[in-house]
Order: sequence, then structure tokens, then C-alpha cells
Amino acid sequence: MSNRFTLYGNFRSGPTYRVGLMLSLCGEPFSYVHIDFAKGEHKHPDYLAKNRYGQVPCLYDGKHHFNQSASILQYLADATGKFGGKTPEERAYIREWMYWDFDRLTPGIFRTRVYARGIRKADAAVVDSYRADGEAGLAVLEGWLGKHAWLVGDGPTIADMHVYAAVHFAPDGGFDLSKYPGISAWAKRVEALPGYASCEAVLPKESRP
Ligand SMILES: N[C@@H](CCC(=O)N[C@@H](CS)C(=O)NCC(=O)O)C(=O)O
Repeated sequence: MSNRFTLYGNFRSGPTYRVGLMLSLCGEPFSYVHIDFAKGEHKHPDYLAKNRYGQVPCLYDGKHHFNQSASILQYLADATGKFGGKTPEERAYIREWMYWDFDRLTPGIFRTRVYARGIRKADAAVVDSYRADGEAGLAVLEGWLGKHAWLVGDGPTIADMHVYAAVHFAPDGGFDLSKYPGISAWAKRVEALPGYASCEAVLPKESRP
């Protein structure tokens, strides 16, 4: 029997990991299509028909293609009945964290990582500015996680998965997470969840039927 979901992504992509982590925590085996950036596969008309933004990730449920990692997480929470929040208020707080993450945390961490790994080049002032944004975002997150076990409510939600996928790559960008004890303890709680897997374990380097 074929899998219910197919994920289009790239193993170096934090937003792809976000979706792969959710599928793994939901216990949903998925088919995988590797999108090779070096070959420009993300800008090929066949792929643009699935993802108008020319980006990964993209999730296919056998009928529709869904894009933008935060939106895909919300779709998967609805489709599986897992990690979506119990009340309208919880769901609003979940969206709040995800929107904040993509505005204030993810850019600082992911762009700093891209410069640290030499994938892109920029002037030192630009690199420093993104690093400062990343540290500022981590400080806000620490302010919450120093006092709360989870981002929303009393258990893990897609807000935790969204933000965790950014934090997961922070050491790779040269951020020292030992400065943030609340974040470090929360990351361990996420990593102890049944079905948790690192980015390397979740995302194959090649397509998988
Ligand atoms: N807001 C998007 C961002 C996705 C994104 O930035 N994907 C990158 C890889 S990490 C990408 O596809 N880059 C290629 C491009 O933008 O041309 C999401 O959350 O899904």
C-alpha cells in the first residue's frame, strides 16, 4: 500500500525538517522526493506547478499540494488529529508562536547558518546583524521556556515542532545553546517524544517511494 503523504524537500532545509519531524512524531510513514537545488529542480515548471514559490517543502496528500511549512503543520494537525491544540485559544497561541518564529527566530538562525557554512557570502556587518537577530530571538524564547515546559498548553504542539526545527540548527550556525538553559531543557523534552528523529534521520538524501 502506498503512503498517505509524499514530502518534497531537501535534506539541508530546516522548513523541510519541520514537516518531516511532524510526520515522524505522528507515526506517519511518508514517500519522499528529493529536490536538488544545484540542478534547479525547485524552479522547474513541473515543480512550480506544485509549489508556486519555487521552494521546499511541499506536501502531497494524494489530491492536493500544500506549501509553507507552518501551513503544512496546521494541515497535518487537522488531518491526523494530533498536536493541533485543544481549544480555539490554544490554536491562536500556536499560530502566534509560528508567525513570530518565522519573523524573528528562523531568519537569524538559518541565515547565520548559511553564512557560517559558506553556502552564501555577505559582508561582516550583514552576518553580525543576522547573528544579533538570532540571539535576540533565542532570548525571547528563553524568557518563555525558562518558566514553561511547552510553548502552548501542557503538552507538545506544532508550535514546538516549528520552533524546534529552528533551534535544532542553531549550533550549526555557531549559536551556543548552553547560554539558554530553558531552551536546552525544552529541546531535550522534544527529543524524548516517541517518534522523534534528528534531521539527518528524518530526511533522506535521495528520493524514496
Ligand atoms: N516560508 C517557507 C520557506 C521555505 C524556504 O525558505 N525554503 C528554502 C529551503 S530552506 C528554499 O526552498 N529555497 C530556495 C528558494 O527560495 O529559491 C516555508 O516555511 O516553507
